[in-house]
Amino acid sequence: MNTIKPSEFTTQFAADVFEGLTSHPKSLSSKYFYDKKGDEIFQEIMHLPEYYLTGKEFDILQENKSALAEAFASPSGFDLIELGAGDGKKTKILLKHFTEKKLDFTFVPVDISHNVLQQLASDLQKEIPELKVTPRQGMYKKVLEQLAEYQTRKKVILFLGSNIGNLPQEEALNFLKKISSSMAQDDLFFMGVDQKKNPETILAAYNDTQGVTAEFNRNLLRRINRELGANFDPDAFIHWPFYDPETGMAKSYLVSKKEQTVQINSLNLEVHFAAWESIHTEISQKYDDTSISWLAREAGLSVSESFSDTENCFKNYIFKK
Ligand code: AVI
Repeated sequence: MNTIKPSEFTTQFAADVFEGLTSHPKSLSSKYFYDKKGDEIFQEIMHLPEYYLTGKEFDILQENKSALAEAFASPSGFDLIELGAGDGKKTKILLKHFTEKKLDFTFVPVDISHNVLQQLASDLQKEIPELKVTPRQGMYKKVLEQLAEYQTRKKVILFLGSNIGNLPQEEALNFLKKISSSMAQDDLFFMGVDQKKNPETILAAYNDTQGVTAEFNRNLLRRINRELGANFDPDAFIHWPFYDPETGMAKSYLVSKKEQTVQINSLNLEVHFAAWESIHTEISQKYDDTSISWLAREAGLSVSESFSDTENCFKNYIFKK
């Protein structure tokens, strides 16, 4: 019998793991994939031959950097705010180009991790010494609210990598509404979105032959072992991604290979798995122009321009109010 009340958990992670593993069907949020080990595995994923998203977006930015400079530039300058800046690899294409073209702008990377921001700021200082960088540490929502209050010149908000796809539709819409309410009339929002395409291509991206994505999912069980004193055997779970071309949703599961019971000491919890019972871990929603225009409209935005690769595999949209 569990004796800890959910309200007594000391971290959100603990509370969410408790909630997810005592629900039917079981689930864990993919937002917890990204501990130190998970960040490393995701870097590896971005270099996998099957994981086309990163390379396609990189090419789109490279190909369209001049058009983007034109769309973003403003006579009184602008702030380029990137949500979830990470290592800035793709953004550097724009930062270098805008700096070479002598655009008047400040780069404002926003990330939850202080370390990520420090690392990025010091890399940029070395690579593009003329660039003005003002990092902001915190949750997107809070930082967007602050920026909306204090900003005096044009804002261009970047959200790359199809991160929107990891949010269920209602959360995606709420997220876009937040963005929209933080935007003034001339501000822009620039977002990268993976597109519906051949189901085999999508499935392969989440089911790579080297098993890196499987380890990315299993790392969440390892994280629970490390941080919450659990005894998951990650190898007793198979990684099971599938893609539904009707809804555009790629979904991933960890499926228990046998009947088993797992102890999670910090939660004072025993979790029972029937053989072949699943834990839902991630959604990676794929969109098309129609669903993106609908989302934008619902959030009070409209698409002003879009850029894609030759096969329409991935798209980057500019939204305005
Ligand atoms: C970060 N995000 C957009 C990735 C995706 O494609 O959904 C995370 C990922 N999951 C498995 N592979 C990559």
